[in-house]
Amino acid sequence: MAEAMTLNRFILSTEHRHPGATGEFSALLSHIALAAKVIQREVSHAGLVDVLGATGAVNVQGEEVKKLDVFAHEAMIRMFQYPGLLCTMASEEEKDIIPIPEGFPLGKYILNFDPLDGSSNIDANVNIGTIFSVHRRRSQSGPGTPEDCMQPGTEQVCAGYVLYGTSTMLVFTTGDGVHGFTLDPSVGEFLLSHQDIRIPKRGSIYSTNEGNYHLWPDGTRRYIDRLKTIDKAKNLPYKARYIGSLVADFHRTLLYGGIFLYPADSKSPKGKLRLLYEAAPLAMICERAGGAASTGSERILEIQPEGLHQRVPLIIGSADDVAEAERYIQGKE
Ligand code: P6P
Repeated sequence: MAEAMTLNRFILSTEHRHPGATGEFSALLSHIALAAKVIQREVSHAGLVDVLGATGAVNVQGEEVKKLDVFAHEAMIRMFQYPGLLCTMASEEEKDIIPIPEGFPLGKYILNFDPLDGSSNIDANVNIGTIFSVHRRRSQSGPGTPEDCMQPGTEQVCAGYVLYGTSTMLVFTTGDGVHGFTLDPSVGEFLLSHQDIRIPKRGSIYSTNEGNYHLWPDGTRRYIDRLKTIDKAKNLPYKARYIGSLVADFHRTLLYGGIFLYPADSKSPKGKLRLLYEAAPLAMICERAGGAASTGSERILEIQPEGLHQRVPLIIGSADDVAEAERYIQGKE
């Protein structure tokens, strides 16, 4: 059996492809992997040590905060406040950007992250995930600024997620392919398990919360209706799969193909999902794997963010499926 490729060996082996790589970027990825292991340890025995249940606090999204949310948020901050890799960071759990403490070195990157997405599923032991997005700072010096965090997705230097499920996987791209690593808890290493992931050009699964059907605009409803018609020649109907945990629904879409939609509706006209630390990183991964990601009318990666917690509609998955959804949503079909 070929020797296992650890995440650190993989990062170092690809470092030469980034001219001027100073090792800081490699260190940043290694720190994300370490944070993932720390969070995974807590997630894996959440049901045993009464970590489940709410803290009673409410986060900036107005959502009840589960203890694991707080733990993951704090684990990410602790991991990055001191090593001098970042000049600031932004989290779903914090209204404003999170500064690097006075007296600690500032780095040239920023990190946007959703520490534990899908947290409403924690008590049901459904897969949950961490999503992260890395940019180079734009400001010249000193503490990072909100503008450093609010860059278009096309400027990301790295995007990825951690999926805490039957096994713990770290999937990321630095622009040169999408690669998946599976945690071997016996040695505490992420081992390369999915090199150069490619999403099928068209799939046969759609994933959306159909409970919102009557809130959707006409084009969205007609698109989903089409996927449910019976037409063997067109490989219809598609299968419906919805976990309600973004990282899990996206990971399945990335591996199997098809489409995930959290479209705009009359209740959430700007959509529900967050641009900076949900839609944009997943969009970079999907495009680098050969797929597409859209609001239904524009490419996710080209949106200029106007707020740290800006919401966007998200239509993401196989290129042909996303293109077809866009035609229906735009009334062209
Ligand atoms: P709904 C989980 O709360 C989350 O933020 C995403 O992980 C998921 O895709 C979405 O919300 C589910 O939303 O409205 O279907 O429950």
